[in-house]
Amino acid sequence: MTRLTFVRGDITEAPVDAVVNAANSSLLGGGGVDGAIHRKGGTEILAACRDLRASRYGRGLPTGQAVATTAGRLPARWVIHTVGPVWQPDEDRSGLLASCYRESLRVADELGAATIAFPAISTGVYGWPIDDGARIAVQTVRATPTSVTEVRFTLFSEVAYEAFVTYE
Ligand code: AR6
Repeated sequence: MTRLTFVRGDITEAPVDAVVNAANSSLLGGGGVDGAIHRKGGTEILAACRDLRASRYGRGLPTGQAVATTAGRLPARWVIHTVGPVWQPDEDRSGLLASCYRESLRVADELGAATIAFPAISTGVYGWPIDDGARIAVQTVRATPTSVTEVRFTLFSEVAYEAFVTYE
């Protein structure tokens, strides 16, 4: 049984086995959650991302996929990097957003992570409307078979938190 929990806060402080990073394909950092994770987690995470770019993901991590690295100095053991789709008003890219949640859970299962924290992927710089992003996140996690025991949605703003708890 997977328990879904909803908290307001900073994902870099989440007391979980794995935190999910809303990354970009380069895996080399950026703003938002990505910036916060690299800043607090330290250079070990970036070094692991560079190794991935030099090996399995020479052309970058495709949208909708996920890959794990060390979490460096974060309380978590692993960071699972995933690349959300950029919001396009004239194109339905929700399958790719759902894929981020599904693939992150698959990677968590491979790692043996029991607890995982998700941010609201794509709802910041990538412009996805928060209500729709929250619906896709919660519905996808509920529909995905996993050995993870707790999925903790960690929402930075009150608006995001309110959007997510609607689907509790
Ligand atoms: N903890 C939890 N949530 C956060 C935090 C935090 N520390 N900081 C921001 N959020 P975003 P995206 C929320 O922009 O839309 C980066 O530059 C934020 O309020 O981090 O997937 C990457 O490198 C929003 O609700 O990710 C990519 O280039 C949510 O996290 C691009 O942004 C996601 O916002 C990815 O854009």
